[in-house]
Amino acid sequence: MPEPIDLRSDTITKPSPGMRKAMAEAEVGDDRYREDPTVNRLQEMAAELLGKEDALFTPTGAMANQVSVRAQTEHGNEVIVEAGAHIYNYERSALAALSGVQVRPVRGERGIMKAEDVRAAILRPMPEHCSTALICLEITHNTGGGSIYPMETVREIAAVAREAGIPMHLDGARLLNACVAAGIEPPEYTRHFNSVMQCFSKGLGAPVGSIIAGDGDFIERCRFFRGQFGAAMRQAGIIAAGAIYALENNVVRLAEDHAHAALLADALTDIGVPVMPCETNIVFFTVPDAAATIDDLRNEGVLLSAMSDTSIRAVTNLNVDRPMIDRAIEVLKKLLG
Ligand code: TLP
Repeated sequence: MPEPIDLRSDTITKPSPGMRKAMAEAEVGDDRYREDPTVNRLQEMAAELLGKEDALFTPTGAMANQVSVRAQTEHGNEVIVEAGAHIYNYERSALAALSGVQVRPVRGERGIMKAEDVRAAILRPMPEHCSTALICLEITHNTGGGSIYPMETVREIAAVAREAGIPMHLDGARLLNACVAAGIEPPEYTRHFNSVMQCFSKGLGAPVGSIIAGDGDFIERCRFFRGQFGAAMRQAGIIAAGAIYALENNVVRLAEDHAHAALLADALTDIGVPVMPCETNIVFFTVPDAAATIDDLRNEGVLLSAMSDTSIRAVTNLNVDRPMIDRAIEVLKKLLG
């Protein structure tokens, strides 16, 4: 039996030989003393790429989100999130436990909120009442099918936030997918946000790590809370080297993943399966029984994720090449056609 075609997530990617070599050879030091040259280099590279003053390396994307929220809120504040967002669906107990904030979900269309709905959800500061302290967006939007926020909508939401004096956080776990697909430089998005996180361990193919970017004071606060949450690291240059390799080698190639996702989405449409519009590397489609379909696919050597009783997600990634995509399409046609 050949190796399964693993499209469960882009988190499943394994480091390439080149990446492993870069990691093995990384110069390291104690990052608690800010003396790890590889971590320092990654943080400088990421700050520049994302158009921010400073950046901080974290072990995971969830940690990057949680630290960013903690650094910009007080216990008892409210945080506006999109109803299908990762920070809401997978992280809200962490928001309650670590930041003591209340989440206010706003329903978007494929994850894209409207500025008027965000405005309506804002709680104005009132003595003795809770107020909105942060507005969070997700680009690309995972459960929105890898959707890309239109720049105009980001601008409109940012204008609402500015008018209300509320900072904006971007869960940009897959921000670079959006930038590559839309031909947009990251700062065009990030300038609308006070804090931005991007993962290295998804489509970029590194085994570990995410980054938070923002202004210098904010990143210093993040450094404190990263430590308080127990994730101040030591010779983290070993993993930072994987992230540097990813930034240097794996950004432009995200376009291949997007092309593969479009092939999958087109094939599903051809056989009459309802598919969300596909903009990046995520394909969401609907079946009568997701769990049973996942089992059938697994038996044919294709791994996908059930996201609800009736929806399935495929995420193209750098461990899946064109022949594997063609094979996955054959299997989908056989089982669902
Ligand atoms: N997403 C994972 C699962 O947790 C669902 C995946 O397979 O897609 N923000 C977004 C938008 C994400 O999709 C994820 C992970 C995270 C944050 C958290 O990143 P990690 O797993 O590094 O903590």
